[in-house]
Amino acid sequence: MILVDIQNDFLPGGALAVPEGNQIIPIVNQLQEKYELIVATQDFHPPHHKSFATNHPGKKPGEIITLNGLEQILWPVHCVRNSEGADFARELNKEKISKVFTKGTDPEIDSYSGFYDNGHLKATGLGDYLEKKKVKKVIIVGLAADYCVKYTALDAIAANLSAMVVEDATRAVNLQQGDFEKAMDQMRASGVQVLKSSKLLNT
Ligand code: VGL
Ligand code: ZN
Repeated sequence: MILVDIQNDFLPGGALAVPEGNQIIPIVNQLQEKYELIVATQDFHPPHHKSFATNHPGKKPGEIITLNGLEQILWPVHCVRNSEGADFARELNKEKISKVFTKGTDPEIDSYSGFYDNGHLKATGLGDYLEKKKVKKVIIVGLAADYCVKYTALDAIAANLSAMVVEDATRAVNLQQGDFEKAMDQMRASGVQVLKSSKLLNT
């Protein structure tokens, strides 16, 4: 099971708040009881990260730039390494997390997927770790559905893993209305199984 970026800055009140992001946590905690291997990703940026609008004079969050040849959405300052905003949500059960993979640590490139940066240049180690543990199937939950969850799921499929995303255990930033559904459709089209937690919890 992969817990994607369940961090304070992505919760309501946080720097890059995902609407209702907090509502996934009780479901995520319940699901954790069902799976033996649990890993987490953590968005973990240096203060001068180039995905932050503040590091581009005159630019605002939501604007799009080209960063080292890649399209980059500019974000508010969020998940700065070793800040409270980057910490895992207080209510999240962390006891079963066997390993944390940080991402977005290079100031020059963003990293939505838990496996690779957005240029697929450097691996986080998650792929190798899952391979070593002989994992064939992953269940993905967390924030945000239209960015880090989506790209993590697509990279899981690309790594020949069977991938499930629990639709009520994720929420979208929804910069544009409908981004949640778009993300679900794109994942389904790539072979990701999108399902509800009740299917897994037998509730
Ligand atoms: C995320 C935008 C910027 C995410 C991280 O976790 O979905 N989105 N950094
Ligand atoms: Zn980020």
